[in-house]
Amino acid sequence: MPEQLTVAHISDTHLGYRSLSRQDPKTGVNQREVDVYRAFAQAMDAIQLASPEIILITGDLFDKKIPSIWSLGRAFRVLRVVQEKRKGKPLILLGGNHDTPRMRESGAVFPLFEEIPGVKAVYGKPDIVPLPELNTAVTCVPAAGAIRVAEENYQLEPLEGFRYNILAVHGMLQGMTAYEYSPFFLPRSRVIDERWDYIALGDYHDFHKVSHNAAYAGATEFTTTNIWNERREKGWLWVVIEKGKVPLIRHRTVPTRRVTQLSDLDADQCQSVDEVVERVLADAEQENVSEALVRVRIASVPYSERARVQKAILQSLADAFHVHVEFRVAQRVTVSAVDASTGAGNVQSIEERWRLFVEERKQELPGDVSAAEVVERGLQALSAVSEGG
Ligand SMILES: [Mn+2]
Repeated sequence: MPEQLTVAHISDTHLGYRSLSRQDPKTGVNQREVDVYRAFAQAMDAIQLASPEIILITGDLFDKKIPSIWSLGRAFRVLRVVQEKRKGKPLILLGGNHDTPRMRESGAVFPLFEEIPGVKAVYGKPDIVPLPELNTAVTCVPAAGAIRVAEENYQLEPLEGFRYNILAVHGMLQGMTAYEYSPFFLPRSRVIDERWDYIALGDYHDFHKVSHNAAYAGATEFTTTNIWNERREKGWLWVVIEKGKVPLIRHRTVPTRRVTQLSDLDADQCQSVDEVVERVLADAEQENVSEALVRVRIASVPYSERARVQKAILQSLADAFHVHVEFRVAQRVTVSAVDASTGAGNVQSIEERWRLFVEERKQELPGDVSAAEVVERGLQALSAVSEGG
């Protein structure tokens, strides 16, 4: 029996994710779908070389319930090759909120993956995967099961009779800021417990250590509806568990497409619209925008000038993968934003105004609809609109 247990924890790879209209010249497949696949393949390659006892994939392997044949085939092949090389050592695959069908009849793709030696898929209710050869029990809570844990007081307990107990969960813990609409949050007290040797979390797209024994692995590429707010380092976790010690948790990065946010600009601070363009280009020169996803936010450019500014920037940054120029209305102080007690006129973003709007009218909502949910859905829609511009 090994003195240490090594685990590779990977999550939210979102294979099949598509964005923008560029295609890979070789395959004709959406270029971002190819990027996302490459990040996954490189991560799995690195994981195989690290040679862990257990691989945990904590949900959202796929971006959709029915992934494209291209991504499905590629994922299957990567996992089959990895499992052959590691001679069928355990690989546990959890269903996430993106890749689990709501109804059983719609046929999840997960059973297919159990044809690969050593792969165990858990995508419905919570389930325990015993690994007697490692004296380990892995308690699995896929996205569908996380709802039960939250709503039905489902108690998660380490199993007696095993040296190591691991908990794997796909769900957003209370207090985490979701990038996307999150239907519910898991109470921390239901999940975080020091009796687990390691708690592997999925759903949040950045590496985040929640406690000494719990961590979100984060995604392997940029696939949320607000990629600009995601942290730049993507990857997987190398975890070493030893009885009586705090688990060692190391984030191993994988190469991704570069995401670059240029400095925000206000045209009112510039002499002319031409100076706005000059400043953007000077800033882009400092950053490496070649083949990158680039965003720049510019306030106070008159409507009549926007097309010209956008064209000038796009032409000059032609070697970027995609440039998103986001024009913003000059931020004004609204009456409701003037705080009467301090007299301070806080400048409000559209997101803040939306929150306030819902807050003021929450009495009018039907009983079964929470104000928080309405706020989140609105924020998601706003973020989707700014993405698509
Ligand atoms: Mn996800």
